[in-house]
Amino acid sequence: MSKSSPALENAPGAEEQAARFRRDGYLAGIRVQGAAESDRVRLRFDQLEAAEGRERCQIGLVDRHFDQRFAWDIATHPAILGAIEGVIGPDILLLATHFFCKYPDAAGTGPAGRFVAWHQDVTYWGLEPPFAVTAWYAVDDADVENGCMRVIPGTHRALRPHGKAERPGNLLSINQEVPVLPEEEARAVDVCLRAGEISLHHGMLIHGSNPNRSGRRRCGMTIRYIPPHVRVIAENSMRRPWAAVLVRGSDRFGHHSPRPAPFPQRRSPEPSGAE
Ligand SMILES: O=C(O)CCC(=O)C(=O)O
Repeated sequence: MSKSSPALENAPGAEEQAARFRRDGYLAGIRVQGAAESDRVRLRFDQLEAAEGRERCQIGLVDRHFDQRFAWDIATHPAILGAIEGVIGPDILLLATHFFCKYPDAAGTGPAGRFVAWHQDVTYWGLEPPFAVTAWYAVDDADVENGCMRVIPGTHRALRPHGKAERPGNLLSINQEVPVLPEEEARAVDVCLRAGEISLHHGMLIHGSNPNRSGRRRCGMTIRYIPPHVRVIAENSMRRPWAAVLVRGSDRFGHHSPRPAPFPQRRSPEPSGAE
């Protein structure tokens, strides 16, 4: 039976968090917003969903921080950047954002029986060294019933060969899947999050998610960050050039053509009711 990640009510200090990240390859249950702020984000995502349609929202909303102010505000949220700084250091490039939205499908058989196969993010990202950290921001509450993310702790130390998923419904860009041993699968942890919380995962950590068998949407925004010494040496699986933006600190390496910030960066959370 899988385990659930601890709620982290008594969050440990920064050093302990960093040590835990190095050991397990992930951190969960980090609250970055209060209910009012996360409700506003959900409302803005609902508006985007109404404009784009559900089919596209499943996996088609990539890098919308360049045109959606709310997505930019999440990707540059001081509390999220603080958590990222704790695990990659003070210089931070925002590499990409991507919504993963799974819609209700109690039977798990229709197109909404979509799942995310076990994989390691950086396998097909063309990065050298192959390092990135993702913040998974919960737009909706994410739990076992609606298909929260699942991780296999400690699997972030080496990249493994990936194959193709045999089961239909894999949301990943090229249907990739990494084989895992039954004993590894038995150690998988359900990363349950409340809306307005994030988890962090290392780009080599094996993770995935099951279909949404609830009556509720499960929407998460993945935010990918790298330190500036990481360079791009090959095309990524989405065949879309990365558009990195420096969001904290400085870039002494200059490996990435600088992309201007699409909006001014807020120094504190969005004020109540403001655009
Ligand atoms: O949202 C999910 O279920 C999976 C997310 C994921 O695979 C990722 O962040 O790379």
